[in-house]
Order: sequence, then structure tokens, then C-alpha cells
Amino acid sequence: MQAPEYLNVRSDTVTLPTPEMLEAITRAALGDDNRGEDPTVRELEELSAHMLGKEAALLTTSGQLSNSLAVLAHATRGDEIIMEETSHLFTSEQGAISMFGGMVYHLVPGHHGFPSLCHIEKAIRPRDDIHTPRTGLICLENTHNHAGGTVISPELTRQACELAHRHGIPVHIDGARIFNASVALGVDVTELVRDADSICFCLSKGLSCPIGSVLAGTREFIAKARRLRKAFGGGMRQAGIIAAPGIVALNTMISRLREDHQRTRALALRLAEIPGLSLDLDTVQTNMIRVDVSGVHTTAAQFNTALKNRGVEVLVAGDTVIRIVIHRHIEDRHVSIIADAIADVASEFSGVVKA
Ligand code: TLP
Repeated sequence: MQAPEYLNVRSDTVTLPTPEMLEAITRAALGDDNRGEDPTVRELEELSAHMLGKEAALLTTSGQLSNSLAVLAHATRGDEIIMEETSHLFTSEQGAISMFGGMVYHLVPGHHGFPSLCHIEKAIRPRDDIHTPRTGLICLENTHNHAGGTVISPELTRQACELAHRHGIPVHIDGARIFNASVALGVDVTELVRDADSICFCLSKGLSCPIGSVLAGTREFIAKARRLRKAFGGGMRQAGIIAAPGIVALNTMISRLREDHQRTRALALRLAEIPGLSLDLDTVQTNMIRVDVSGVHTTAAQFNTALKNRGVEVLVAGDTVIRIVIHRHIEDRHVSIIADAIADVASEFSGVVKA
């Protein structure tokens, strides 16, 4: 008998490289990337810039490093950075932009992760007031992690950028999962990033690469970010072994994200039927589901422990909120296994005996 599978749906970061990626690593032409001599890194950077409709791109080790480099390249010490109040940049990156860049967060409320335009406008500081900080940058996040993987449309992105640019402020998009947004909306990724001054995306999430993120923008911006990357100790040598699977991912892994979204929707519909669990189906737009388990009188941590004993692992995303992220290793047949395990745990905690 085969051992039961352990289904880790904590994040799409758990995905492993494909055989094609591993083969590409062994074949990659390599050089010293710190000196711009790695041909595979150059190829990935050129391909990324082309796909995003930007002048240039830079390979970095992580989404967080890309975000920090973007903020530090756009803004200066003491500047305020406007973003939605649950942005990953604020909630989950250790305050790095304050720690390393001396920037200040200016948080605004939003809907489904999109900061409302009137709040952005109110948050922008007057240029000529000697008392206030300067507004250095506006950040958007697409898809929005803490809002549940929600997407921002090209039209909303355009409106936010138009507002920012009217005030002479640049816009950065944390697009860790921008390809999920483009697939969910059925629009080319260039439509989603056209008006933004910079954008980063992750290779290491739903695209299944082991490492890496790419930051893109103008040539001048990327040259600045490249210098800063070195200052952070993020300059790499034969980084073609990271870039090679990235090229495979960009060429082959984007359209399949649709399957992840379909399975996510199917699972969310099952979970919405389970007594005591609460989730907002409106936010289930890509590959994530957030579920509040307080209705079955337990904590997210206890819920996860009970789930792990049944071979399913989720993320504890709040005191009573669990997060499920569907990815390449989750097949159709796993959807009902996960739903049954969650239903079992929910009924166990709520003391309801199953018929
Ligand atoms: N998100 C991770 C962890 O923070 C939990 C995840 O599992 O979702 N921007 C966004 C929107 C992200 O979701 C993440 C990672 C990052 C940036 C940072 O990327 P990495 O982990 O590569 O530094």
C-alpha cells in the first residue's frame, strides 16, 4: 500500500522545480553576474523586461529584496511611502525599508487590497510645506496576499498611477504573483504594469522555481537598483543556475496557473458549505483561500495541528484565520481530500457528530 500523500497548501512557495528546470540548470552557460558576465542571467533579465514592457530588469534572490531595492531606488531617507494598510511590504517584511532606507510607512485603507484613491490623495503630502515629510512613492500589490489573492484591474492600476504621477510621485507594484493576476483577469501582464514605474514578480512561488525574483523598470532605475543590490550583499556570481529555471518558468509555467485557480474555486465552494467556517467567496479570485475558523471554537494554530495529523498543512494567517494556497503539486483528486480533512477537523472542534 502506498503511504498517504502529505498535502502542503501553506503556500505556493513549497513548489519544487520541474525536471525541465533541473535540466536547464545543468546546461546553463555561466559567468560572473556581479560583473554582468552571466549570459543566462542576462537572458532572463532581457526576457523579463520584454514580457513586462519595461526597459530593463534585475534578478534578485527574493521578493522582499526586490521590494526593498525598489523603494530605496525610488525614494530617499525621511520620505513617506504610501501603501494599503495590509500590504506585504508593511506586514511581512520586518520594516526593512525603515531599517535600511530610513523611509516611513503611510498606510491607507483599501478594498480587496486596493488602496482607495481618495485616501491616497489625502495621504499625499504638499510639496511646499517645510513641516511635513515628502511623499516618495506609492506601492500597490497585485495579487494582494493578505486580502486573499485578490486582483487589481488594469483600469484601477491606471487610475492610481495617474493620480500619483499628477503629483510627481512614482508607483511600484509588488507583483509577487502578477502572473496569477494576469491569468485571472485574462489580460496581458503588460496591461497591468504599463503605467507603473517599477514592478517585481517572484519566480519562486506559483511558477515553481527554487529561488528568485525579478525587478523591472527604466534603465536608470535598474542601474540604481543593481548598485543597491550589491550594497545589500545580494550581488551574485554564477547566478545562471537560478536564472535558467526562471527562463523555463516564464516560457512554460504561466498559463497553467489557470488550473490552480480552478481548483482553488472548487475547494472554496466546498469549504463554504462547512458549518462553522467562514470565508468570503468574493475574495477567491486566484490561488488563495482565507478561512476564519472561530465559528468552530478553536484557534488557527490548533486547527492546523489537527489538519497536519490528517496529512494537510495550511498557513496560520491570524489568530483564527487559516490560509490555503493551491499550486502545481495539487491535483484535482486532492481537492476533495483537502476539503474532507478540513470538514473532519471542523466537525471535531465544533463537537458535531457526522452523519
Ligand atoms: N509571501 C509569502 C510569505 O510572506 C508568507 C507567502 O507565502 O505568501 N510580496 C508578496 C505579495 C508576497 O506574498 C511575498 C511572499 C513577498 C512579497 C516576499 O517574497 P519572498 O518570500 O521571496 O521574499
